Amino acid sequence: MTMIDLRSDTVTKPTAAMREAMASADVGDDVYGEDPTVNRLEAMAAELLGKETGLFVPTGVMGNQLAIRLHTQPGDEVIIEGSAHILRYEGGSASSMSGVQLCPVPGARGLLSLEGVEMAIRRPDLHTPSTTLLCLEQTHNVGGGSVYPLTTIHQLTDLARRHGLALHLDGARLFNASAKTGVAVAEYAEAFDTVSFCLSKGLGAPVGSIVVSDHVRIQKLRRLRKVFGGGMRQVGILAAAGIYALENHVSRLVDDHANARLLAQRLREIPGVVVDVDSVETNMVMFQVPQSSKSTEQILGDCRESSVLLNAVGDRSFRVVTHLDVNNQDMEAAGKVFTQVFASA
Ligand code: TLP
Repeated sequence: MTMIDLRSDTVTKPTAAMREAMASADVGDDVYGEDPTVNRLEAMAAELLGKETGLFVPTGVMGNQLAIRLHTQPGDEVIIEGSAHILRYEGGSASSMSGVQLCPVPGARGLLSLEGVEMAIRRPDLHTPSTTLLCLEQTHNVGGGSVYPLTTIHQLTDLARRHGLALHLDGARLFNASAKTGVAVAEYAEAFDTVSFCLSKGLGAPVGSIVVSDHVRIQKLRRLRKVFGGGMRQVGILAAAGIYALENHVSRLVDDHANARLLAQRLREIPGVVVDVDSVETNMVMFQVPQSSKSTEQILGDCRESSVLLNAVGDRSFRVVTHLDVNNQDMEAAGKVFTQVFASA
């Protein structure tokens, strides 16, 4: 039986058509700026997001960390939601690579409030660090794929601007937000100095992220990418996958969202499972089985034995993510496996 892998949307494998595009890509040395396919992808991404230019980077983490280095000085403070990817899942690199400290602010399903950010911005004082950057995450991963409304983004970014902060958007799943709301990715991106997004998540490319900004900042980021060890050579073969993804895999993201909702509905029917179907906005479902007699590890093991993979995000608390390589039949099959695993718990 084939595995139904719901651990993340990072697990997708390139389709046959994507592999063909990769195999036939024109390439050159991208450190010299001579890879025509990378250049095309960067221009395409910049145009889509309404920015001057873009930079192809190997990972989402690198995109975020280059932006943090660009916008800050060692000792600065960065305002960030308390469960943001940059804070939780990037190995502490904001402090080790840029020497900044992160100021975590609690959010509701990962989304910051105006009051929370207002209180966190340091006023000039001899004793305090300087707040120089606000980072938002769209969609919010730990928030369960939650979407920042455009009005909230504008309120937060206006406030940050009034205090002279730089603005970075970790838009790893920005296209999922746009697919959900119909708001163009460029509209979400407009208020930010730098925006990163991932090709290797819902868009289905095997690797790669893009940072977009203006020419001056991207030139600085290009140098920083080299400094961080991310200067790549004939990576047109990877950029071709990104181009293919942007051309063919954006409009289908709504299918992932429908599948996530379907699975949430199936989960809701299972006694003992706590899930809020209405909170499923994009391609993630968070659920808990608080009273289960099985441990988190047992639950994961039982699901694996029945060919379903998922991730734990806490004690008896789980995340499932839908993507290109699973369909609605897989949701029904996974629903049955969850019913069995939790019924005997
Ligand atoms: N998220 C991964 C894990 O690292 C948790 C996942 O499976 O969801 N920003 C956000 C919001 C992300 O969710 C991720 C990856 C990244 C950045 C980093 O991307 P990569 O893995 O390409 O460095």
